[in-house]
Amino acid sequence: MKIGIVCYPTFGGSGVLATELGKALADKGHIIHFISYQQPVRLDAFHPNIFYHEVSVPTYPLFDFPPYESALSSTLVDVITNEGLELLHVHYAIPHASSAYLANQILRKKGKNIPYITTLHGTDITLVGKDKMYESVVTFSINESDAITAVSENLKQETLSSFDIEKEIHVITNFVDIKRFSQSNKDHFRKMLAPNGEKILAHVSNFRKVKRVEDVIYTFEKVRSKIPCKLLMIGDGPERQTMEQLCRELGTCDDIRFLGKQDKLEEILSITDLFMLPSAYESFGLAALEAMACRVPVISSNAGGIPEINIHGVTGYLTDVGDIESMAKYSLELLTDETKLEQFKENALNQAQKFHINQIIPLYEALYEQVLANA
Ligand code: GMT
Repeated sequence: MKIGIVCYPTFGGSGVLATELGKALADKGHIIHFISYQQPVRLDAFHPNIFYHEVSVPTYPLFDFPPYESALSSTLVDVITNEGLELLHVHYAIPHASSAYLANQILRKKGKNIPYITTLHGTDITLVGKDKMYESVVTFSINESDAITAVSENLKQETLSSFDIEKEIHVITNFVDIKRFSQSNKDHFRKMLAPNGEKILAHVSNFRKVKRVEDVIYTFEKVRSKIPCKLLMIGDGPERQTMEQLCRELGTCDDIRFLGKQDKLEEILSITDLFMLPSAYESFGLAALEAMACRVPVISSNAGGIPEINIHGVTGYLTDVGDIESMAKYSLELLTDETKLEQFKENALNQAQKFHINQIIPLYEALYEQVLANA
């Protein structure tokens, strides 16, 4: 199939997932055209079946807000026409679903039907999409999609309760490439970051408010008061500076490293003992799944779809949002008991196998075939 994938190019989960999906589809022989305003970060190697088209948004003194949505629709029309795409798969509803709808309408006038599938990822529904200023366009463009998918059962239910959805929502969960995300021996790296055998905790996110990164720091402070440990903070975003300041105030800077955005995440996860995900909401928690695939147990909140992947008392522990005391207690419970920690590491990997990329990609392919058959 010739498929257009529209996504955000950044380190955010929806862009990562979309890129990994496109790469896996290309490996299976499909022709994939990525359309975005920048080269997606995980699109890092040449593949004969993968193409990338940049959306450029011409500016004009009149534009306080350059119209990305229009530029994207026009680019879609162009790529679909010139490359003979059969199907569009857009990730993150805003504004991708409405741009796809517009492209679809323009092409209909020219006698071509280009079906589009919208995958809902999380904040496009739970945070931004609900905003009155977006809600009607989001509802309309989701309903006009030829198929809708959500990355967890929780996100499906959230969508149904917040929007007037007239179509079936297929749950196709996030997945992980276990060939890439697997524990490898990086002892030299561990010795560098934790020279005295300290335990290593890690957090990966885009440092937005919804991630409650401060809970990671406060929990770590408590754990650190009991055992020698180090914290690796990976990623970047609006809360990073405030978090660095918080470490200074708490006097924990010596044991916390802010590593910024990292390409070789699997190498860092390979030396991590515990992954922290205290989010106020998480439709799925792809970062936690990638950690689990590298045999890292997870201490997380019980928000949104996280309980669909992190199993309390098996692959890690779940607490109420903001319950730092329990997060610290559970972290210590694991980090001070080698046998238990080893068992949880094994359980984390077993759980991650259930979301193996090879199991999830055929679900998307089947949906594409169904959509094309009905188009
Ligand atoms: O986590 C973010 O804020 C990024 C966001 C995105 O859409 O880029 O991630 C969402 O999509 C991921 C991939 O499907 C999910 O694993 C994340 O749980 C989800 N984030 C939230 O719901 C907050």
